[in-house]
Amino acid sequence: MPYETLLYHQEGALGVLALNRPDRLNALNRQLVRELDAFLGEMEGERGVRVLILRGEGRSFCAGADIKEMAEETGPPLPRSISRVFTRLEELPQITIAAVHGYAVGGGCELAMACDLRIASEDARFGQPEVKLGILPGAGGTQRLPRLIGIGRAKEVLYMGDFIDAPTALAWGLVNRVVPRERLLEEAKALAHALLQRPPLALTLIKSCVQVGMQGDLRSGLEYEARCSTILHASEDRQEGLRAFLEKRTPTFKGR
Ligand code: CO8
Repeated sequence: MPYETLLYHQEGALGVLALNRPDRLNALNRQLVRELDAFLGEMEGERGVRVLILRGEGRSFCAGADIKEMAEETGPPLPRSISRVFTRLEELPQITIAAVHGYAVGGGCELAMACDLRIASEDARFGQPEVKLGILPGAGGTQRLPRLIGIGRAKEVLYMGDFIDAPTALAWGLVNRVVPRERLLEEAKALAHALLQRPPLALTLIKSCVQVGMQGDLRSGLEYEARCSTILHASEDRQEGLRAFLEKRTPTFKGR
């Protein structure tokens, strides 16, 4: 499907999606959110893509919800649909990597947090400035940020609305790695390619175990983990992984 606010290309089993409203720092307007939703619908059934990188065109990843559109809003609030779409992103079967440069603030930070992993360039800035607009981070910010960086730090970011720089984001666990700006996409792709070497079924189930576990109590999480473990026990990839280790060779996984 052709999109106006998104650019997508595929390199084998790796998909690369760019937000494409560079003159608005990729602010999330209704059209972009609608197109992202449609794109995710396509991705959910796309078995040929196993890792997806999200990035921003122009000088920033994403400056959040489109404030101009929010100010003129007459229908249902935009953030409600943004929140639903970000949860859809979080639940994709693919492993997702946000490659963040410039600003990832407001809905942009929430978008990055809905991805599995985050790589930032040295110039990246993160934050939830909504409080300064008299609103709240309604696309997952109040929920995903404390889970990622802890309650105390998250409350400061959420209450103050100030931005944090890339080294702070790294120290606080908001991002997995910080790399020079010119190497951002290259490093994100290197990580993606390393993930593509891992057994697909195991990766998908690990993602689902973390997802389920973070939403419930420990006992239910452990029970879910045991069920997933049983599924993998019967997989060809498990046999191949064990055999390859004993034969001192690189395994060839088939996702079965
Ligand atoms: N919406 C619309 N336009 C934007 C946005 C945005 N979020 N951010 C930047 N732009 C536009 C600017 O207006 C500017 O347009 P123009 O060239 O026509 O003046 C252009 O993009 C470039 O931006 P700047 O000139 O401001 O670039 P700077 O590098 O000087 O500053 C900043 C970058 C610091 C990121 C600055 O643009 C900024 O503060 N942007 C707004 C950030 C923000 O507050 N985001 C939060 C939005 S609200 C949100 O995401 C809420 C989600 C959940 C809400 C729940 C409610 C119930």
